[in-house]
Amino acid sequence: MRATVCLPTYNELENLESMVRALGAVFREGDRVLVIDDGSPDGTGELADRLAVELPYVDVLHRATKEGLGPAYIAGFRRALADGAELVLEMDCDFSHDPAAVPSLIAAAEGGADLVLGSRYVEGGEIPNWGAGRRFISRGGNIYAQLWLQSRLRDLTGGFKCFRAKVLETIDLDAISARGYAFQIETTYRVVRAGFKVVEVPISFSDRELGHSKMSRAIVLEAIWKVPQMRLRALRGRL
Ligand SMILES: Nc1nc2c(ncn2[C@@H]2O[C@H](COP(=O)(O)OP(=O)(O)O)[C@@H](O)[C@H]2O)c(=O)[nH]1
Ligand SMILES: [Mg+2]
Repeated sequence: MRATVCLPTYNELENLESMVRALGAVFREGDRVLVIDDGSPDGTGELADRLAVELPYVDVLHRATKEGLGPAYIAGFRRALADGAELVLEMDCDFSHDPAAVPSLIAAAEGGADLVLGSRYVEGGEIPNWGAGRRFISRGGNIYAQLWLQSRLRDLTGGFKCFRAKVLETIDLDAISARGYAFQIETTYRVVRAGFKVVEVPISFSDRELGHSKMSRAIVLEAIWKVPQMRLRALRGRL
């Protein structure tokens, strides 16, 4: 199946080229990477254009304003679907998600899963550099979402995923309003609600070494209030 990796970037100048080349090293015939750059002031978008000229498997989607991860991914999903991708992946451009693990997500989708989650919290998953404090916060966030959404999925906040095209064509992308971690929770919850098969595969999650995180307090707060809102909407049959 032809896969397109959607790679959102905002100021990832130090990471983009090595990430794109690392993806090229694991790609099969027909696989592509779509860089979605929101006008990064550091020149990431221009670098992406140069890479697209040099490497036949690279496309670039430029967006004028930074609106957060959610809107960037939705624009990327639409482009990937229009270009005929059969599988659409999400991953960060900071090497937190290992490009060498992309084939394991693709294999699980080709093995029958409709949505594959790269998961830190299933047997074999790990976060080698995190201390007890960060683990506690991340696990707590996942348990909060699990309880509200009545889900057994263990990594609802992660951003390393692989969707079958038909899944993204079925769920209402226009209805998704979340921008940060909540975007990851909301996409997965909508896929579950639509009756699709979701499978978690273990990943090893690393901290970024170059560039800076765009995580903010607003992103965390959004997730805290959006999760109960999702559940209430689902109970009213509106999600
Ligand atoms: N296009 C786009 N990419 C973004 C935006 N915010 C974050 N990213 C990218 O999304 C990925 C994950 O963001 P990151 O800052 O590492 O978040 P963290 O992993 O939660 O700390 C990286 O590739 C970022 O460059 C945004 O508003 N627009
Ligand atoms: Mg990151």
